[in-house]
Amino acid sequence: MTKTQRVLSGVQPTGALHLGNWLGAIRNWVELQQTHETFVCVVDLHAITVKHDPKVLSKNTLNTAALYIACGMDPHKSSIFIQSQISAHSELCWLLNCLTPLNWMERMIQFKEKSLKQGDNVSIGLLDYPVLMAADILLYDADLVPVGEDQKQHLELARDIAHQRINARFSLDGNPILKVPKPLILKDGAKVMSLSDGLNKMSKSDPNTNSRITLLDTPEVVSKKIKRAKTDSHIGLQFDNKNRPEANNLLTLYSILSGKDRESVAKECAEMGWGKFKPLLTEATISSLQPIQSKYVELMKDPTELEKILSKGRKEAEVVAESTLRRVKSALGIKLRN
Ligand code: AQP
Repeated sequence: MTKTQRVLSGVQPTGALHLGNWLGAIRNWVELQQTHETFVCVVDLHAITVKHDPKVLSKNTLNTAALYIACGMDPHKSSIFIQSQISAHSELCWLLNCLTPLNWMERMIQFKEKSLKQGDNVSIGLLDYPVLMAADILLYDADLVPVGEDQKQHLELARDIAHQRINARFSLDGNPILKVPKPLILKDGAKVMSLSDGLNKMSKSDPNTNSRITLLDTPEVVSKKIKRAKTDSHIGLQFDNKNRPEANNLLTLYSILSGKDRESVAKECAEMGWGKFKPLLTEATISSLQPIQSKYVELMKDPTELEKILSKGRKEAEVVAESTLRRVKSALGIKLRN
């Protein structure tokens, strides 16, 4: 089958990947790679926009790449690479920075939220995060970018930069210089909420480690975290009750991880108390994570193989990225090296 549409996505190596990263992002890429030309990267340059520990970052970068593969990303079907190993990301980011109005950036909701948490230490990088993300996407002439609710505004910015600031201003013949990407809103796009607060999303950087189940948590840890997960005092579990966000979150997780549809889960759990439900969720979680963990252990035993996969991905990605960068530089009047 010819794959005519290209998809680009990535996760920041800001910590151990969790159920949200898998069910909301990576699981969808695994499907998309069957029908789309797929580029996925570990966006390590994004991870340094907040405080980081260098040793932890380099370890997380490799772990994240290995987890992509352990979750089902296939290096023969997709290009899997590390963002910082392709210098075109930083270069295009600079070119786009010079053309992006500051007031577009100050409107970004994620910047407002994340900068509040940083106190006096807000870096220019954090403000610039969405322009780097625009560079990531635009470099690959991506047709589609899978986005959750929280990233929609950033994709909109990438579209505006490509269309208004590059194509409209610098195209001499009316042909676009950059492809304007579209959001891919997935119908199964699960938003996984924190185990300690059903109103907040599960997050790598939440200081409370009991708020998330990571893909490498042992069965004992999974069991402990689910036991501690916040619940409510109602008997009988329901989806979609605004006053019961934890019930909705844990039932959704159970439905996805057990492979049962929502109707049958709703029926199965309608009369159930938390004491009976939690062991079921624990069991479903442990058995879903088991194949990922075995594959991960296998991959980490052979670091040379992982390096080979990443080097293949880098070469494939670099050809596309370099060609786009040259196109943009040339349009902007930057003298190209022969
Ligand atoms: N809780 C979630 N439910 C569904 N999808 C999620 N994603 C993240 N959390 C959830 C999806 O994972 C992809 C990668 O995210 P990211 O690492 O670029 O940044 P993030 O969205 O900010 O993820 P985290 O885990 O919350 O990281 P930190 O704590 O570092 O900010 C995205 O596709 C995202 O939608």
